[in-house]
Amino acid sequence: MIYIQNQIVFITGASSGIGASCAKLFAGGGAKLILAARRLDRLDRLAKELVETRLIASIDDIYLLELDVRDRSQVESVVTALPDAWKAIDILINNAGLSRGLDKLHEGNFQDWEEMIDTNVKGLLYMTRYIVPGMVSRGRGHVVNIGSIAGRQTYPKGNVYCASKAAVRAISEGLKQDLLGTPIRVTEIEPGLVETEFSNVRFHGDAEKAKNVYQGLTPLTPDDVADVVYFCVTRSPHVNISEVLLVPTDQAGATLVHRSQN
Ligand code: NDP
Ligand code: 8X3
Repeated sequence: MIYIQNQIVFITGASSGIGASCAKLFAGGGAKLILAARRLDRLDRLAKELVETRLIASIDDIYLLELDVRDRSQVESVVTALPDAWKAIDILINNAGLSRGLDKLHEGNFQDWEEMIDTNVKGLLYMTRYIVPGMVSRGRGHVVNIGSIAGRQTYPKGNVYCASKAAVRAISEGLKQDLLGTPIRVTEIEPGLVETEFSNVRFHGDAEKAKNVYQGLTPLTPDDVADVVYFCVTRSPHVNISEVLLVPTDQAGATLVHRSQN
């Protein structure tokens, strides 16, 4: 087991859901956190909460970044402009991601497609491309990519979102192959249904539709996923957990879900 005390952990999409839960758990383990998202006000709130709840000793142990991972030049400039004390990133959690819409492919919305591909695939690639070279030259590091059960099993109307997560799976496998011979580890986490803002974002703010996704079942919580991320990164350095599929007990496949009637 390794300890993450004082390790620098960069989490994308830390303003909500799984990313925010990872921030709390890693803060509790004594890590130093670089938290990135587009909504800086949310990150600010989270940082204050981490200090107030004493999960983190000092606000100086958190570095906040307003970042849109879709913007390659922005990713490059924030990574290269990190202060010296924050440059040696030990763990990169590529979590920022989203689904937009649930439509038949031949009726799909171009803007939704572009948003998903630009965030889930290209954003993850940009982050990886700008951060992993430093890990290689320092001879230490761990990349955790948040994929999805949707990357393994396509479901009706999930088409482009599922494709973007299948890409995350292929990229994770490819990165592991390309880093073979280095001590850098690569893990892909593939959750099933997790109740976060995910469905609200998918349905463009339709709260009723979002709520129905989790109706009659006990979904995973973002803390459940953070727990698994933490487990993977704290294994001994010679252990690489390459992939983890985690689902609620009420879920047995992308579309196979048990819902109680009441
Ligand atoms: P949330 O909507 O709660 O969180 C998504 C996070 O991604 C937010 O912090 C959001 O921040 C950030 N984000 C979105 N777009 C961008 C962008 N362009 N640049 C930077 N940050 C961005 O959903 P989850 O926590 O559920 O999602 C986290 C990851 O988990 C995603 O990759 C998702 O696909 C994956 N996942 C989710 C599952 C679920 O059922 N919830 C299941 C399987 C995987 P902001 O808007 O402030 O930029
Ligand atoms: C999110 C899980 O099943 O809604 O990746 O696609 S699902």
